[in-house]
Formats: sequence, C-alpha cells, structure tokens
Amino acid sequence: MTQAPLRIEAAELRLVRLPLLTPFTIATGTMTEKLFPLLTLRADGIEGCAEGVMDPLPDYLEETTAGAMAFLRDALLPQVLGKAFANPAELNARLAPWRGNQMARATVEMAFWDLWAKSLNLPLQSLLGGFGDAIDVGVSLGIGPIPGTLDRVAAHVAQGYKRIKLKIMPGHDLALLQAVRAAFPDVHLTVDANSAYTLADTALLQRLDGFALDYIEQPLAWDDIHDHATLQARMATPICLDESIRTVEHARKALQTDAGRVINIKVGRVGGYHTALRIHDLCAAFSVPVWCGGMLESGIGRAHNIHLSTLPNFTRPGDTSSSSRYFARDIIEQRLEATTGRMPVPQGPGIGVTLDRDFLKSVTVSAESLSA
Ligand code: OSB
Ligand code: MG
Repeated sequence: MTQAPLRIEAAELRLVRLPLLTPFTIATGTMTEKLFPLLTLRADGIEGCAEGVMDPLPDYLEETTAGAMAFLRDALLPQVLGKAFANPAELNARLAPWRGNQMARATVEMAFWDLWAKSLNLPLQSLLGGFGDAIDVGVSLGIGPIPGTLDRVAAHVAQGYKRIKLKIMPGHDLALLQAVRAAFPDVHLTVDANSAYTLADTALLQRLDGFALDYIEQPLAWDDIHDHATLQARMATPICLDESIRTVEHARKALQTDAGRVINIKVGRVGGYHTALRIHDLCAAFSVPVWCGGMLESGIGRAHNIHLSTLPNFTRPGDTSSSSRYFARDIIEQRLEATTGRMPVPQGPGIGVTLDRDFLKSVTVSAESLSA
C-alpha cells in the first residue's frame, strides 16, 4: 500500500482556558488556570490535534502564549497550509529555517503526527516506535505547607503512583525532604527546582544526597549546561535536566560533559517528535534513562505524552498523571485516568482521543479558521 502525501487544507487555532482544580506552585510562580493554544489540522477529511505548552508569561521558558498565538497565525501556519507533506520530516524541513520557538513549532508538528498516524490508520505510538498498552506514571506535587504536602504524598502513594516528585525552592527544601523521607522511607522520591539555585548553593544541594532521591531535576539556570556538569561532579544524586534541553545539541553537550544522568523529555519543549526521538536515541546510546515530563496539559497534550512514553528508553515513570487531578472536566471525550500507577494508552488511530466539541466551545477564549 502506498500513501499519497497529505495536503493540509485547513487549520483551526483556538485559545482555550481551563481552570485548575487546585493552584499549582513551582519556584517561578503559581498557576491557577491552564491557558493554551489548541491546533487542529485538516487533510482528506481527517483531523490532527495538538496543544501548545507555553505559559502566559515567560517564567518556565521564554515562549509566551500570546507570542505563540501570533507566531502560529502569522508565520508557522501559513508555511504549511495548502502544502503537501509525505511525512513529518518534510513538514519540519519547512519550519527549520526559523530559530527557537520550540513550543510553537511543536504544536504544528505534533498535530501533523496525529493527522499522519490517522491517515495510516495507526496508533501514534506505532509510528513513533513505541509499544505496550500502558505506561508507568508518577506525580508532580506543587509547593505548599509541609503538613499538607505529607497528606498529598500519602494520598498519591496510596493510589499507586510509581514516583513522587516534590517541587522545591530555596527555603522550601531540606525541612520538606526530612519530613517526607521520615514518613515514606521507601518511596521513589525526586525533587524539581525549576532553576531556582546557583552554584553558590552547592553545599545545600550536596545535603540532598542524604535523602536517597532518584534524581534532582533542573537545579540550576534554565539555559545552563556547564554549571550542571560542575554540580554533578560534586554530588552523588543524579541530575535530571528539563529546561536546559531544548535541542538535540543541548542533549549531546549535556551527555558528553556528564551535566545530567537522566533527561526529562517534553515533546513540546524540544520542538516536536522529530527532536524528541533523536534525544531519546542519543540518551539510549549513553545509557542515560529518559522520562516524559508534563506541563499540566489537557487531554490532547496528555494523550500525546502517553504515546511518546511507550518508547523503550522511557524507563522512568513520567509526570502524565490522571487528568482528574487537574481539571473538573477535560476537553476530550475519553478519560485519561491512571490506576495503580499505570496509565492506559488511548486506543485507536493517532493519539486515540477525540475532542468534546460542546465542552470545548464553552472553554474557548478565541477561535479562528485558516485555510490555504
Ligand atoms: O518543571 O516539570 C516541570 C508544570 C509546569 C511547569 C513546569 C513543570 C511542571 C510539572 C508538572 O512538574 C507536570 C505535570 O503534572 O504536568
Ligand atoms: Mg521540571
């Protein structure tokens, strides 16, 4: 069977606002809602869908929701509308001349992968090279008072989550870990600093070695690799890089210099699957495990994350926990819920989930249709 190239006939770009059930606090600030671009691409009566993972303000990385909406509308989508692509690599080549803006370009690339998989009548995981019908998941707990955090750890351990990640920042680190480790001596525990420390904090960070953490995620600056290598040489706990890895070259430099011994792959952060797959393979070559991070995605981004997590080097539990932890109602018809720390892979072609159009309408801030 041969497949004709897919001509992208139309796109629908929405801005969607979903309230969060509980505020989520990390070192850089507190989120109370999820505001995100939702993109649908159409070809041959098929739809592919993806969401952008940028934040309203550039506090995790430098992209912003407003900037991404404009870049998508004015530049990225006009590059692909009316054009035919035989595969995602051809689409990527059209977007390649532009620099940065990984989250915006990932939105287009990921929607195309969903479309492409559906056109071939295959689940996305099969096209990506993954297998299996469920993945191991952990949970990421935001910053809050220690007693409440202990309750949240207990609740998620009881639900079977395979790893507990605690957000930390200066002033909210050692006492938190002492309390959690005392109460849960055997749980797989990690921390995520979202770039809140510097090498001046080396002595404090070395004390984290006493808590048997699986890894410490992104302790130093979001655009740093070099200082992470210096820190890794001075502590036993593996460093896991998140923000610092936005390209394959970043991953190569980090691996070659031992700046990180685990990598969090967020497909949105690295510009799409093309780069995510290459980082996955490069890490495997260095015997460095990866896992799939999250950005409090709706069911669309969550489904993408689950498919990616079925690749063989995703050997650590990801952050793709149950949708019901974040939202009272999601924008998809299916439910993405973990049981005993296992998240089922949505079945069917592409990402395997479908938009709940009526509910989506009620949470849409703006919608525009673009065609060639
Ligand atoms: O650093 O992994 C992060 C959420 C927002 C911004 C950055 C991060 C996170 C999370 C939550 O840790 C992951 C999730 O549950 O989606
Ligand atoms: Mg992180």
